Amino acid sequence: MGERSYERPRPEDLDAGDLRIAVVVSRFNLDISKRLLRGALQALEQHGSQDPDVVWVPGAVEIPLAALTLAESGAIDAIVALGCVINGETAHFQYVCEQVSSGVQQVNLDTGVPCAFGVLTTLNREQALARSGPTNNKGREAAETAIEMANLVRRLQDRQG
Ligand code: INI
Repeated sequence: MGERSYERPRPEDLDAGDLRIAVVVSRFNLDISKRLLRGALQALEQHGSQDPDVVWVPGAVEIPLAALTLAESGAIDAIVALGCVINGETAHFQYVCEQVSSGVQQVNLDTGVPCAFGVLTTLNREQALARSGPTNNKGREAAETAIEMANLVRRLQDRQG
């Protein structure tokens, strides 16, 4: 039977027991980043990840290079990218959002190592707080996406072997 996708991840899709996972998190808007990191680490622990690496970078723009370096090391199965970009009064927001989003996607497609996008790009601080809390937490969602994609890529590669 061929490869199937499922409407919902099955328990084995979210099993991180056999995966080496790294989290890259930016310090800019530190309080929000810490909330995203908490959600991600809780999810990783819940799904059996052993001692994930946590790598801090100054801002969202720096996330792709750190993620690329980890992906190219060959020692990591999936990466969770976390950060928070909040709209200011200038076009800076747009440049930062474009660089981090296209940079993270470049890591995915150039290396084949899944890098989940858990970077908030919000219009204000309230929106960022609402998406980094205990019930709605984009860090948690990105961690689960990274696990699911690492397991999927492994399964698809096994099929080709
Ligand atoms: N970096 C962020 O992560 N979030 C922001 O909201 C932000 N703003 O607004 O400027 C930001 N800027 C810094 C940027 O990511 C780089 O660290 C900087 O440009 C140096 O390369």
